[in-house]
Amino acid sequence: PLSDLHPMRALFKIPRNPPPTLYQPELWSDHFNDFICKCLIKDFELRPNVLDLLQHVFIRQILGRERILQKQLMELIDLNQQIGTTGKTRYRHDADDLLEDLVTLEVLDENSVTEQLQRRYAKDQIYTYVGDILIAVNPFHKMELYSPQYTKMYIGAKRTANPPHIFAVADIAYQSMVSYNADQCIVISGESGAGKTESAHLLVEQLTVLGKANNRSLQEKILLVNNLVEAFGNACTAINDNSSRFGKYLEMKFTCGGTVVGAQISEYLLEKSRVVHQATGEKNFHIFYYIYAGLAERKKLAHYKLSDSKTPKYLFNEHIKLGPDIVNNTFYKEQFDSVEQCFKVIGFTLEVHILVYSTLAAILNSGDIEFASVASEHQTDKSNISNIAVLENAASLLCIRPDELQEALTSHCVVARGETIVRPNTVEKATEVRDAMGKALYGRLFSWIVNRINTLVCVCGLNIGILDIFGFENFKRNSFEQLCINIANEQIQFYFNQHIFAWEQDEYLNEDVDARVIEYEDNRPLLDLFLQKPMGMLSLLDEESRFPQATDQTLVEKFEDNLKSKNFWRPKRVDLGFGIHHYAGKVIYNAAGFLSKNRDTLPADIVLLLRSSENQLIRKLVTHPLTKTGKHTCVLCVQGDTGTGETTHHPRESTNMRTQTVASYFRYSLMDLLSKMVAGQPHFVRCIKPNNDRQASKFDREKVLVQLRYTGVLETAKIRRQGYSHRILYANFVNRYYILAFHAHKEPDASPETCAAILEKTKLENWVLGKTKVFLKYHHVETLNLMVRQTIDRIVLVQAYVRGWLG
Ligand code: AD9
Ligand code: MG
Repeated sequence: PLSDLHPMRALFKIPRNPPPTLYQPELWSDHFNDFICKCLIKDFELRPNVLDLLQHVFIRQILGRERILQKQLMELIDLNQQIGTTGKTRYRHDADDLLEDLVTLEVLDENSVTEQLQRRYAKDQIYTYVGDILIAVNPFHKMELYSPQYTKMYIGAKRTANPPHIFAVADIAYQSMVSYNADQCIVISGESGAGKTESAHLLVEQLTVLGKANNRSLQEKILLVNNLVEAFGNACTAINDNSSRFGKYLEMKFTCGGTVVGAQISEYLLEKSRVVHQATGEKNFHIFYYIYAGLAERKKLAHYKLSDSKTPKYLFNEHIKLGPDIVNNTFYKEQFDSVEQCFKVIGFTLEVHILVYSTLAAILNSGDIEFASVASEHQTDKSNISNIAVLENAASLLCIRPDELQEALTSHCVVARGETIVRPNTVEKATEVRDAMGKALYGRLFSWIVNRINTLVCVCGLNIGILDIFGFENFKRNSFEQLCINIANEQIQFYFNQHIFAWEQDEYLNEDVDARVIEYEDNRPLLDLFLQKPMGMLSLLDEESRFPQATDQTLVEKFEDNLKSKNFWRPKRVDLGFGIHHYAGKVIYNAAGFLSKNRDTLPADIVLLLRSSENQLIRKLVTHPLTKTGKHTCVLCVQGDTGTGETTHHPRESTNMRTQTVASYFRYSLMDLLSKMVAGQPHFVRCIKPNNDRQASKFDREKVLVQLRYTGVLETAKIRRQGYSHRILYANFVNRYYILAFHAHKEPDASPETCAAILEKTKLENWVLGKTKVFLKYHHVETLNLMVRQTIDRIVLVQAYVRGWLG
């Protein structure tokens, strides 16, 4: 064919069948690459008159003999213009002169920052940047901000081209992942009810679009799975109707080309105690209400030994009217349908549905088992079950023998001098055993479901992790759960500080870069107070948990004697109380129940009994240690009792204190979480709660100011203004950006001179060269990346055109 003989093809070594992504300088002749550099790359501002360039450089000199259709050239110009100008970083102001980036405030102080946020909030502009960090103020009402139009607007757009948005964060994370072939991590923080979980959903939605999940079923699957996990792990608290009661790290998995292939979930520290007890005005995990309403509609309540007129004790709360209220609740019914649908999607057979419902119903039924005290000849209080019918119901759902369940609840075995002796349980002890069983079953069921979900997805390739944990909590009464939740938040704040302040300032020193030191509130002393060994709070708690004679009273005394920190104190009038001055404020804790919550033992008698269950799911839950050391299941909720069942012949051995405590597992979980997070490049979203009444359009200045203070927003703005958030090694910098100033097929050396040449070419200002690294402002990198993308787009365009012309 003619094209084979075309002199241009030979001259330019134009590949006959180039791969779909054309930009591959090595495939084209140097001559051609030079041409591209000359006519396109040189001109950054794109003032270009491409026609001129083409005429001068290409057409006249080389293609002079060819007739190029005017139409084709016009098309090329159009396309080139569509790609747009790279331009310099602009900051958008709207008509009222509201700033989209707090860094650009002329006067940077608490007042001006709060003022800006308030004025923006009043105009429903809930998102604001502080440099590369996004602040999201909870609107507490539905916003018209997430429609497909917005989804599209934020794809691949320069950040300053659109108002701040959570979709822009998704885009930056995605583009960074694809550009650098590197994992990313989006850390969402904020106190309870600030909007973390909603933000996480929005990120997942946008990322599935970015990841070209044109396969709708995959997109639906990911969102559905997310909802399923929340049905089991979220609950209504005094602060938030949909409060996360576990930490969730959701990793979206992509191919190297950026196509989404699945999602994987790691769950941390489920608040299991909620299964058996909820504070006033609070509820149990959502799933219980969903199945109640759903099974009622299907007339299956009786099958699961549940009654539509009597509320199970675990769901009963004097301030929330249940019974008919749950059974007739249409929202719950819809949610139940959605859970069922999700079960189907993740491949649960009908039989497994039934097993899961039976397990949940068994937990509810066992919660209704009551004990009565009976006098015994040895003067130790014995207990008896006073409602045998309920015991039988629970046993039948657990598929075990009622008499064996009764025995396991009301007595326990001890081994003394090689002999196994059966000892009776007091009412108190029997109740504890009953509740321990409910908590353990639920915690293990939760982990099992998450595990099942994770086995369904591909784990290869790149990932973007989204961290959505339970936010900082300060209730009227705070217990062990709040302590763990708040320590986790303390750790996340520390991670933020390290990233934004500590590591950045260290590098200035090491690289001899002159930058002003920004003071920030370092919460390291608090982390030490909790986590240090052997004198930190968690270590002391573990130590005390090993003494059978210890009480919660001796525990607080131990704290008082050993914790030497200004952030710890004992309030005078609170029995068993101790106070902690957290980064986010002062919290008074009540140590009642700390020891037993920390030991969290499930008696071996119960484990052995459940292992004999005819219900294979229950058997599985108590047999498998549920990969405590597994990479993806970091589950506090299965600790304590995991080792128990292994020592089948020696019940006492298994219930001794060598099993892992909640505190030590918690420490392990935190480290596991952190190791996942530090593996990716972080992006931060800080959620702010504008008022305590969950009211739309109400901006409580004082409340916001406190959050801005403790999250260090002001300092962040200062360091983003003065500092250099990106420090890139010369070699990496040259490798990524040389194309902006050098021929595509050249490999300039990784010297400071090359870096300077590139940066000068881009006309960016205020960058600095350190000893080994290029120091860039937060907005430089985005501009550079965009320039590279545009340059490559333009090269591809010319490649395509040249191929087109040549037939
Ligand atoms: V907790 O630490 O899990 O207790 P979160 O996760 O921070 O808390 P969540 O995302 O659950 O808070 O938000 C609380 C409520 O605020 C939601 O149920 C919504 O009613 C409301 N909210 C939050 N973000 C948005 C939003 N972008 N648009 C509309 C929102 N409403
Ligand atoms: Mg949440």
